[in-house]
Amino acid sequence: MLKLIRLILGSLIAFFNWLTRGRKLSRSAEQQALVEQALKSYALYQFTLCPFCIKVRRTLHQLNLPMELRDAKNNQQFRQELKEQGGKIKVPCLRIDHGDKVEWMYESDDINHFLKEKFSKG
Ligand SMILES: N[C@@H](CCC(=O)N[C@@H](CS)C(=O)NCC(=O)O)C(=O)O
Repeated sequence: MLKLIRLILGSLIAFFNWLTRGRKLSRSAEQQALVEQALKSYALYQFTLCPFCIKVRRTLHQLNLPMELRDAKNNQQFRQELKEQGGKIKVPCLRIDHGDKVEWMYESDDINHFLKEKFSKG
């Protein structure tokens, strides 16, 4: 029963988000290519219908950030990585590969703040 309520609520939130998320940020082709190159160091661990994940995916859409999304509900490899390397199964979680170390950022507000600071300028 709880699963069904979550499914209905999650689907409604996803639908209203889709209706209201607005337009993507526009960049020059060169700038967009640079952003997409930088995004290779990032991945978002998430569930499709989690409201906090929808909130972060809305920001990804608005900032025009085609980041890799990793389904930590259905993909056992991603779920295991999140648990063992991130420390817990909680989504959304942004994985940032800094080269010499990997950072696991939890909390949708922190992730959105980070993405806006880093990518909102042209
Ligand atoms: N305060 C957190 C809440 C995140 C949260 O509660 N996520 C839920 C899914 S909606 C979760 O990961 N639950 C663990 C699980 O379902 O195993 C945020 O804003 O990111």
